[in-house]
Amino acid sequence: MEKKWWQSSVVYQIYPRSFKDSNNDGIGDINGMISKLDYLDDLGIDVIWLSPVYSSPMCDNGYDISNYRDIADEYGTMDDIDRLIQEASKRNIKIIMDLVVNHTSDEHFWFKESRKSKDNPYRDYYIWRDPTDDGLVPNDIDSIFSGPAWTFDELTGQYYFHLFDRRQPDLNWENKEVRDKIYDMMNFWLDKGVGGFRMDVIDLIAKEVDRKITGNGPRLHTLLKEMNIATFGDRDVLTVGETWGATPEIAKMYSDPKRNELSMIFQFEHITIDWDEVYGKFKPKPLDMLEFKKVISKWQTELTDEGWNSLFWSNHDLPRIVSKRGDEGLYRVESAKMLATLLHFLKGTPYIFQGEEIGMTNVKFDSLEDYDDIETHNFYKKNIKDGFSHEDMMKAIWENGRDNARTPIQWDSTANAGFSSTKPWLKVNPNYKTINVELALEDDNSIFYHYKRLIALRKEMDLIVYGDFQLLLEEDPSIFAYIRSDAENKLLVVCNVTGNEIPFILPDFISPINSRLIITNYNDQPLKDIQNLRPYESFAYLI
Ligand code: TEU
Ligand code: CA
Repeated sequence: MEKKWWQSSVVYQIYPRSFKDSNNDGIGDINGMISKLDYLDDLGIDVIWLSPVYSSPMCDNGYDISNYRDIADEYGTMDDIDRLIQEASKRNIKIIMDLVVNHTSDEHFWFKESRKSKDNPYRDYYIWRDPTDDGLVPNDIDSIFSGPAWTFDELTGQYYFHLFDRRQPDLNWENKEVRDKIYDMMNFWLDKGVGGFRMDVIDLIAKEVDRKITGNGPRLHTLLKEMNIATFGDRDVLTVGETWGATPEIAKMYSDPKRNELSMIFQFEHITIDWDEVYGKFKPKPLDMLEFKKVISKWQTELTDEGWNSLFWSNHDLPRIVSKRGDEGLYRVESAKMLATLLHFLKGTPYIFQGEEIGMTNVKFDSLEDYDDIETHNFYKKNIKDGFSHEDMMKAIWENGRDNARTPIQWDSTANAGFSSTKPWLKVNPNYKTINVELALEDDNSIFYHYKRLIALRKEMDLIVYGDFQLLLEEDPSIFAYIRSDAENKLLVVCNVTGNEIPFILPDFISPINSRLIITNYNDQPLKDIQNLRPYESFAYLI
């Protein structure tokens, strides 16, 4: 496989609303991002994935776009974004944009026109169907945000289709004019010098609603090939598709370089592994660590050179990883570093979600009113109707709700965590006085410097980028250990994924003469004659 710049890159995701407020209206903005570029440069990242900053009524915080070629007033102006691209580029950082083209906002010009009449030129930009003979919804497809995927519009007596909120109508990708307009818009951004796209729910665009097919529709890969040729195909960019239903076989269809589709995808098997089959994230079950190891190992080995992995623990839809898979209390620092080590030595391109690099935690608001997220509110209503207790729902929201990731970034110990001088749009996590960027930068042993070291190591060692993966101790539920190897070297990564002391002996092939410790999360070096791993202890040896 020909080497690509994005294989040795590390991506940092910015959720604009919560990153940094520059004009003190309580909402993060583009100038706020520019003011923190030196911080990101210090961390060592190569790419910023910018969650949507386009014009939007913000019913889903920007994933409901009303104009793809304009910036939301609260985030800034087109000049600001041009400056962000330039300023980032001075620091060798590329900006990749969020491409949300499965749906638009209901306030997009296309939809406003489409609604007007059955013969409006934009009617067929969206998916409209008559009620059934009994006057009911066309079929029983459900929205991912709960409730039917169809909303009746009295004006013309038809239903329109939306896989998310009713204010996010789905575009009709069967319409060539729609596709051409999307490709034009993508070229508009590419011409500005963006480094690529993260493609929101891209596996849903080839839906066939009458056959009740939503994900992975038959024409999906034909459409992606068409998009590739019409837009980024001849440019050296990073493209990553969000694909909840991908298996390794499917991942290869997207990311095999010979197929000319995308660079890589986000798969979610390691995330949904502890979700309920019916109620999903709002009815979590205990994690089966052996299964978890199997899933990660499967993705590491099955793509071979016919595809490329993305590596991530968190994003704006997911809980904070230290709360989810580590210990947000006593061992917060150790477990956050262990999780970082585990992920960053895997094969693939790592993504860091804002705040992860300082070990930000989940938040526990007592009152439902303090939550902003549309998904949280919709599922609260639905699940209470289905018999969930208020207590159980709050527990599930505390564990898996999307606002865990969306509380403002904790920059320092001053009011509002230094995010803004006014009350932020979403409450700050009360632990900001002990967990914040300022403290992290002052402490040589902070989680921040651990991430910085992991990123630097990736730049120094091709083995981390390209080496083969092999899982060790498959049947051990407490230790996640693996080897990366190439023709010259081996890298041994050992992680205690529990808060207990676990007996462990280094394998024979490691000797003090042939190996070098390259990272650890306890200040003292693990001894060669080590007998135990301490809680969440992790380290890596280059052999
Ligand atoms: O997410 C896709 C998506 O399906 C998530 O909403 C996810 O399924 C859900 O959290 C699981 O319960 C993307 C964006 O990342 C998300 O922020 C948007 O809300 C969504 O698409 C619609 O654009
Ligand atoms: Ca602002």
